[in-house]
Amino acid sequence: MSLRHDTRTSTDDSARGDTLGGTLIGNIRPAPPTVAWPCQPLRARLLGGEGAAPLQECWRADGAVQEGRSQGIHWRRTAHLLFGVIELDEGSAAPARADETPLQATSRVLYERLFDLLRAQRLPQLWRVWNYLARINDESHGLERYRQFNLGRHAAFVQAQRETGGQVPAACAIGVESGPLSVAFLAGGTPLVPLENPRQVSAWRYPAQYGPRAPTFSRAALAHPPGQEALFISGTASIVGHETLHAGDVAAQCRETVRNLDAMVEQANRAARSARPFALAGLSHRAYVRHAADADTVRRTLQPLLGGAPLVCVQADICRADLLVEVESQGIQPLPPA
Ligand code: 3EB
Repeated sequence: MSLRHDTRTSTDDSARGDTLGGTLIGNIRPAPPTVAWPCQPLRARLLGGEGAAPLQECWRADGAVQEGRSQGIHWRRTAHLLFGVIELDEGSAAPARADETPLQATSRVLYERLFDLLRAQRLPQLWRVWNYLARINDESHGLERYRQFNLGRHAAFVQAQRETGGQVPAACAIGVESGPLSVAFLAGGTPLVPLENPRQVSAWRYPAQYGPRAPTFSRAALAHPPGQEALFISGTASIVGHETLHAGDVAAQCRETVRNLDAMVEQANRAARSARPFALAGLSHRAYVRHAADADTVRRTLQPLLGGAPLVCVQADICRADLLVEVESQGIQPLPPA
């Protein structure tokens, strides 16, 4: 199998030749441990279940791995896949235009660099993006910071002549306490199959009440490494239509979120070419929990609904102030022999 993903307590496996890159979660203050591969530190507290040790989640692939650094992006690739990480301090790398906030400019420049790299490496298809930004719900320059991020991201898609709806990557956009704008991404050579949720308005069609530019992501995507089918379900929350449901009730938000995840698995299986159908119990999941005190409720509510599948919980902010929890899911299956 060409692409694999694994989760383990952090170990120094820098010598392994099959690592594309990954994420280090928890216990990474003051500085994340140094690893050789492109690493996105998720500057958020791990919540229960995993003990105190930091977790390391890696993408691995068969075949010769090449590595590079360009414009602040640390990346590794095989012939078919590229994983990269870019972190930019707000305002440092990006001279804001007169009509941009510093975060908006940083977001635009970061995505412009990302698209430059994918073009140069001839792996232009952006499959999955993990976005982390500090104080996501704070307001500055008269606009919530998540909405500033959306403005900059959208501008970069337009600048690169990419679609801003339809064929857009799966993603999450999550708030942490502090640190740079941090983006990790997985790209390939084949177009993704975007999936939308019949229970929800497509995020790229959100009305202006959620900000001047809609977020640029698909609810989920199927992507195809050689011989495989990967399902990436984007950050999924208690949203029906375009509205938040169950404000203030974290258990009800969990149940609504799973209804949305179920809907995405159903959409995936309509489009999938895998030999077996996808199921929530066969995916791995990450929950972002706004209040650490809700961790037990979230775990107890989600675990049975997810069929006991692996679930990592971290304390982080969600991109709407009334959302208390968000879940993202992924899985990889072999394609039947051609
Ligand atoms: C939502 O459904 C919740 O801006 O990339 C989920 C996944 C959310 C991705 C993004 C935002 C993003 O609107 C927020």
